[in-house]
Amino acid sequence: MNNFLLMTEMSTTDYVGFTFFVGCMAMMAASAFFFLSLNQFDKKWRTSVLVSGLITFIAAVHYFYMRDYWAGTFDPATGVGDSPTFFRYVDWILTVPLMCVEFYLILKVAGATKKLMWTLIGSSVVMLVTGYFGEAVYSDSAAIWGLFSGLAYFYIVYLIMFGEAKALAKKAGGQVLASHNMLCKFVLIGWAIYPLGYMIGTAPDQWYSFMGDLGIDMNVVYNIGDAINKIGFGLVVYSLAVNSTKEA
Ligand SMILES: *C/C=C(C)/C=C/C=C(C)/C=C/C1=C(C)CCCC1(C)C
Repeated sequence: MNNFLLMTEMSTTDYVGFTFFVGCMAMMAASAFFFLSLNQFDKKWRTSVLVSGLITFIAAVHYFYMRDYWAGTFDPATGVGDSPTFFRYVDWILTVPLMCVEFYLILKVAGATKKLMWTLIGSSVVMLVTGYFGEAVYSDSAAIWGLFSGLAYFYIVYLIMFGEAKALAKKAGGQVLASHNMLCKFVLIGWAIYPLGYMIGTAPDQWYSFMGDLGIDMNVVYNIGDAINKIGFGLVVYSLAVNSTKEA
């Protein structure tokens, strides 16, 4: 039944499943767009746009699996399926560090160090591993794990908006600074969508239990977050490459 080519049929009343399906298509289209654009750029920007494409491509593959997992467990009577938590976090643990690499690649012109890159990557891994524990392993104490995850998240925000990364962006100036500031907004506002999804999904028995009664499915929130952050983030990098190639 769960064969990659002969995928599980989706119920016509499965609205959450539909957002997984749209996610597959959007991530695939974005990957094709980024990969096929590579030749038009100056060499030094190609790696950045390539990484944008890898992020959406990795997500596309995971969305196929997540769509299938959800559709295979969907119950038309209740209108819900099982959350593909494992695939979700495997996707994030690959793609979020790659977004940290994007910051490094863009700021390399101003002398960004590998140490900065690994600090960002390390913080993102802490954020995701603690989030996974709260969501899938110790869900009774989801609030505490969410708090730890949130601290790692704010450390990333601090580094890019006020810390070392910000100083480098200022030093680079021009297009790089403008793009860095835009990517910061994605992290500050776009990434903040995820803790909302987490609170909706882990609400029972937590102080934020009211979030569980909103009638919104956690997966829809995560899927919207992914579309905004993976594709939007990639487009910022793409625009930087276009504009800088024009200037050169
Ligand atoms: C493409 C995927 C992205 C950009 C995923 C980002 C995920 C987060 C920023 C998740 C953050 C979380 C918290 C800040 C607290 C609660 C647990 C998480 C893992 C949902």
